This record gives sequence, structure tokens and C-alpha cells, in this order.
Amino acid sequence: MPFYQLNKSIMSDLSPEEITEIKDHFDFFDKDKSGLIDIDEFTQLLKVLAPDASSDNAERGFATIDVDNNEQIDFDEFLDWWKMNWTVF
Ligand SMILES: [Ca+2]
Repeated sequence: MPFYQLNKSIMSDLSPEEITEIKDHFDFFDKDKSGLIDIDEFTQLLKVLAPDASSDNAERGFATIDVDNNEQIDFDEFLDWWKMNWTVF
């Protein structure tokens, strides 16, 4: 049983291969392997995806992805964001 739970709507439009690939990205940025991405980890991620992004962008983006506002991005939240093609904030 994985530590994360995928909801049905996500699973229906992504293949297992795609989910595995996204999970690899998630794990890469989850430096402390907590299963969650915090604001510092997210800022590093954004710098890779969008080198011009400001720390303001990072904070806004983080808040957008962190839908339950617990100040951590879990894999479901990351997947939702990934499916939106890295929406620019
Ligand atoms: Ca969250």
C-alpha cells in the first residue's frame, strides 16, 4: 500500500506509466522524503520549471497547489497541478 492515495478522477485520465513518472518528479523534489513538498522544496522546483519566477510567484503558486492549506503539497495536490500543465501563477 503506497503512502499516498490517488483519487479516481486522477487515475482515470493518467496511465500508470504517467503516474509513475510524475511520482519520480515528486520524489526528486521531496528532498527529505517526507512524502510532502514544503515551501522551500517547492521554491527549488519552481526555479527549475520557471527560472524567471520570483519568490512572490513561488508563494502564490504554493498556495494555489496547496488546496487544503496545510502548508504541504501532497502527491494528490501535485498531480492535480501537473495535469494543469504547470499553470503559471
Ligand atoms: Ca496540502
